[in-house]
Amino acid sequence: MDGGKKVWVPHPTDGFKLGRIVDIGADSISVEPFDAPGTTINSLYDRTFPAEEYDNKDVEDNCALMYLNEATLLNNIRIRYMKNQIYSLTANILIAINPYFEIPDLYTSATIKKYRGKSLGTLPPHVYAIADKAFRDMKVTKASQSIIVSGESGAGKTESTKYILRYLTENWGSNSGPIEQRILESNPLLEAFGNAKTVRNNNSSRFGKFVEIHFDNKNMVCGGFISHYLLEKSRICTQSKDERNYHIFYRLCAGAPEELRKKLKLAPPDQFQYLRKGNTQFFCSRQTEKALNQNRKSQQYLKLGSLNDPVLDDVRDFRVCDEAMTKMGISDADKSGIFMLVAAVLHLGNITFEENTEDTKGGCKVLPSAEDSLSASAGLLGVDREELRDSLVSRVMQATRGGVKGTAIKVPLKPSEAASARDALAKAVYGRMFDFIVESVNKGIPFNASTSFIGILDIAGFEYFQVNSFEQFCINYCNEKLQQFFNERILKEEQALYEKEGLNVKRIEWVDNQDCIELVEAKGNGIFSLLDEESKLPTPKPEHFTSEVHGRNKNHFRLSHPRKSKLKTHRDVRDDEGFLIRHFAGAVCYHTVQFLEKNNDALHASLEFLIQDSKNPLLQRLFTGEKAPTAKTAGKLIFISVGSKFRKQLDVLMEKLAATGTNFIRCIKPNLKMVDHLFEGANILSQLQCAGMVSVLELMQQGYPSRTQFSELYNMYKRYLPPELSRLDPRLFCKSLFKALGLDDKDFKFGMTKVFFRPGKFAEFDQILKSDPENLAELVKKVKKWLI
Ligand code: AD9
Ligand code: MG
Repeated sequence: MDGGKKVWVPHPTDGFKLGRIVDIGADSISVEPFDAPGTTINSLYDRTFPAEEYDNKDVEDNCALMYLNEATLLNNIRIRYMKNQIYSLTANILIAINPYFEIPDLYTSATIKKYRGKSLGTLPPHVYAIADKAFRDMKVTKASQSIIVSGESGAGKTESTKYILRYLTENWGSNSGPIEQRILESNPLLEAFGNAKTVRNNNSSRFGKFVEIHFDNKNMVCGGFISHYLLEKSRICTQSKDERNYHIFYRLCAGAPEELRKKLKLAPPDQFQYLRKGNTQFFCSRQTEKALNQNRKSQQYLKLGSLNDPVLDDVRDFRVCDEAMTKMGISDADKSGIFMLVAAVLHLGNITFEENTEDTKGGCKVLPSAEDSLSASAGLLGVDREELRDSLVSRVMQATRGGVKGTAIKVPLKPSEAASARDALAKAVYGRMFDFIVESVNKGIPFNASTSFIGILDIAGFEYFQVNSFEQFCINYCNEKLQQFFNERILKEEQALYEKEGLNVKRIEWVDNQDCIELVEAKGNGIFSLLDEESKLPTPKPEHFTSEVHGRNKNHFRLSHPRKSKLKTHRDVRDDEGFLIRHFAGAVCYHTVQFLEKNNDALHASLEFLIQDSKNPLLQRLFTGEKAPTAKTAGKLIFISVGSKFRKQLDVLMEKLAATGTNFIRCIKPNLKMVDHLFEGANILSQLQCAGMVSVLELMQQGYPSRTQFSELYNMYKRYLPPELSRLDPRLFCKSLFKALGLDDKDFKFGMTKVFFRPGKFAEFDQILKSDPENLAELVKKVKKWLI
């Protein structure tokens, strides 16, 4: 770090600022930023990074930068983004920035053709290049492959996943084939039921998925399989400010034909409690309003007034979703069953309760104004209206007299308890229906002839909100596991490769997060175990659960009491109301008040009885296989652990990933406004850090990030070689080639099977090779001369 040298220094909004060193102190460096002459910024040594010679020149592979650090990485991504080049590579990891507008020709069929069969790095970085690499690796190694797409909400994971699916089906499937069609159609269908408008993304996936595209022994698409994770059920009953419920609810209200609307007793969205928890502004789209206003028959829809959302078109989207169901092979009867259940959930939400003053036992009753909703939901659910009423306002419990368990008795519920039972029923119905839809999709794309697959994981990245509950806890745990996998694959394998190739590169340390994973998943004292243990107690209490978490994990480096100032929502969170976990991507404070209820998927016994007796054929199917409540269980609150189910699913997923060749796509959200051409540097930098990209850079900077097989280089030249050279051992040939090119010994290392380059050096070598193919013969002559 010399005086006058060009460097990057940290900046609160831009991430880094470029300037020139003006003074070098004992602990810090003074830098004069180029855009504010006469001012200085003091920066710590380890946060000051050397800048590239040309700060407006970008490279496709970040490893080709002269200086490999977080500032040059951020700058490279910025320059490219501003030129609408949203992709770049760091070794084999693709970084993709959401452009928030359609870049012309980026995803056309012509582009798809162009990328087919091309090695990574031959054409500009692209999701297609990763998809093609996965395909070629699958073909050559005969092993299944996976592509892990990660990033925060709105970063572009789902869009990237869709491009990959299209690439694979268009190249190695028949375009008009029903299987390929169905694979592609599964997206709008699942999105209708599992996506919602949030403040972070107008089409936010509220579930995770792993989509496998299966290939037969001729490497042609032969089917698929979708696994889904953690549908956000709380959204069905309540939404945060400015957010919506799942798209399907609004689409059905807005787009269902008149006859269906009547049958389902639908009303405008603002008439349903479950749809009005967000903000009235977001009830339905402008197009919806227009369409409804045009529909003279349904005068009631005129009331929509200002309830519009310029971004979404619920009327058109209902048609899209309806067609997708048909194309997926979902029968008309099932389709109608699905719509009935969606409507039933809406009507359920309108059943409200009040205290029953006539009842001496202090129970509650359905409000007279909600009687129509009770009838409508009972009708759609295929259950008896009075039985539904009864199951909502009371619960069967087992009486205990003198320590001896007696007969089951009916206990009246308070209005708030009845409302919870109603919400639990709505969530159970919707959740099962979503499982059924995914199952139907899977039936439509069977993969009997499969020999291997390419799996694409589209799951939410690390989350940190003002209030973090069970959903964030699960997703961040999942991200800890994926981060460990990423570390293992990228960092460990990189070092292992250096060792295997005998490169003699010093070991690189990174913070292992196994201790954090154990804090969450360990048997006994792990947080999931403690949560399940608490749920099985006669009277589970969030405060007791929280104190158990702290008490049983004393002095755990990853765990702390909540920091008062950080978790200020309505009031400070007490120590028994939450805990803080130091995740790999930062500390998150979890609010535990709803952990117990969110971790339980069971309905109370009376509701379970009721549903099992339903005359609605679809509902019957959804709840079969369920253990019917028995006299023994009738009194107890049955407990089905959401956390355990997720952990099991995640174990299966991790096993699958471990058995595949892996590719990573790190999606980045450029700004919070969701607009094009706005690069919020500091935000992007923190996403790169959360994605583990900075640790990758550290590793690469110390090592040899670019490498090529001897045989690959050799094959490139073989056909130009005279017979005496073409019999050469590829390694010897490569050594001769490097001598002939006059490369500096410090810039590369010869391993056992590959040649490795220092950062930036492969680019130079590649340039020489690519510069003029006609020079090849000339080069070969030189090689020959050198050998002789
Ligand atoms: V969430 O975790 O499901 O909330 P994702 O899936 O990461 O999130 P998504 O793919 O839905 O984000 O992208 C958000 C929006 O960005 C899309 O609806 C598009 O409008 C926009 N987007 C994303 N990728 C691209 C792209 N490659 N080109 C143009 C894009 N627009
Ligand atoms: Mg998504």
